[in-house]
Amino acid sequence: MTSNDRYRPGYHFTPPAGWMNDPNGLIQWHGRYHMFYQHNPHEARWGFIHWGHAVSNDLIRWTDLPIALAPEPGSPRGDGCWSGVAVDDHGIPTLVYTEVRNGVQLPYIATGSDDLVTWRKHPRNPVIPGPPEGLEVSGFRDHCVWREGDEWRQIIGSGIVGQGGACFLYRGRSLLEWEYLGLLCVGSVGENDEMWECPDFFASGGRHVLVLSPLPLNQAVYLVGRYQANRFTPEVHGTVDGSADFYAPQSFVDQQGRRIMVGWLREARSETAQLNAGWSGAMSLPRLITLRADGRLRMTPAPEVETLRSAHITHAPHDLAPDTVAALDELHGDMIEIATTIDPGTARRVGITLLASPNREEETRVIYERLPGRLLIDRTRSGSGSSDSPSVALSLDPGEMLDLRIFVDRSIVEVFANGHACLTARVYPTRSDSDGVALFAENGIAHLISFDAWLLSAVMKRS
Ligand code: DQQ
Repeated sequence: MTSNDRYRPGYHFTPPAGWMNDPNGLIQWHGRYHMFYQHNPHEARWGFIHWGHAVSNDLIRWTDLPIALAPEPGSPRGDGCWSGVAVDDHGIPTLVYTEVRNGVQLPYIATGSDDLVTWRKHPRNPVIPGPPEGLEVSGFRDHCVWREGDEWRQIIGSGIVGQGGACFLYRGRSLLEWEYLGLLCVGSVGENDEMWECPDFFASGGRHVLVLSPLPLNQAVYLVGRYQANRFTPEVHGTVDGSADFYAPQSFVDQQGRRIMVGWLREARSETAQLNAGWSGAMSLPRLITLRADGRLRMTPAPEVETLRSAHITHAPHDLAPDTVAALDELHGDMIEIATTIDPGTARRVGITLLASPNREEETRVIYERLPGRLLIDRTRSGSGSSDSPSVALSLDPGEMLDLRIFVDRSIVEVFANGHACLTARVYPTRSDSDGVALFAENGIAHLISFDAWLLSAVMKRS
């Protein structure tokens, strides 16, 4: 069971047991961070969805709390308490979420005790009777709720047959009474979008950002644009994370005014392996989100992550010779952080090998490829689990260095590149000696400008 599963992350949040998907209800309440999540406590497979709950003082060290919301007794596997948010309703903590009963998705609210531990579904649920009339919709679920003047606004994720994904916009004088205002946005961001899951909408840098998890793309994207007269007009389209292993992110603003995003890192191993392990799913590191002048999102790990650092290993600047792999003999581990700056020089590809066995029969490679300008995680030899290689666009301007922050956490490799490109992959090395690190350059010479690494501490005390 879970106790001897070498793939259980040490500092990324995981459920105590069973299944976890989307982060929900992220909020800082009386100074403490609360995270709820889609959870099946019975087994490591989606179904009978509850809201799990954990609390933290620093976004990193989490303590489990009792389950917050449960499906109705005896309900079928597909019913349950699906994704939503937490808001402060004039001092009353309130969850706005999708309750699924007999397969029907409807907006519900639940009010909480002041410690956020006990929740009561409101007797006047559902608070909206169904999707807007006269439309053929695929799905009516997942919520983003905010204050506008002295009213509430809410969007609900959906799709309209023939038109693409959609967000329905509502206004509320209270969280119980909602009036439909129209479509905030509709269309296709991936290809032939059928449904936009988990919309997250917020103002940043004088513009608005709409984060979506479109189906069938199954990957988180963002749109940046203008929000006027109840419509959102996208101007810029970006990728939240280049990998489908990162999905359904949600963000919130903490008491320091920082916008913090967390995404679900789903497993990339078989359902049987997940069931045997007894747990499934992790959360990404908390990411700070701001808008750059060029309209792209700046995404960086929250500085609290640095409190995990222990032993520090550095490397002096040196050349990375063409077509050689230079092992870093003093750096081994499956819970490490690397911060490095590399001048790609004339190399066609440059990168870092992680979780490598001594002769690199097994390895996971983080690679920057000059042409077509992308970052990829090559997991063709990572071990068991998926062997495809997720990638994200990354073009360096002339003279610009490659700037990488890499977090390895047993079965997770999470990469932040140049402050705006993120790429995460789940990997499952099979050998006990797959813990090496190396640098390499291909088809040309590159230059290591700086290299710092830290061994990181395990803080998820999971048995
Ligand atoms: N997960 C939830 C839905 C959401 C989906 C159900 C995204 O509310 O649309 O567990 O992963």
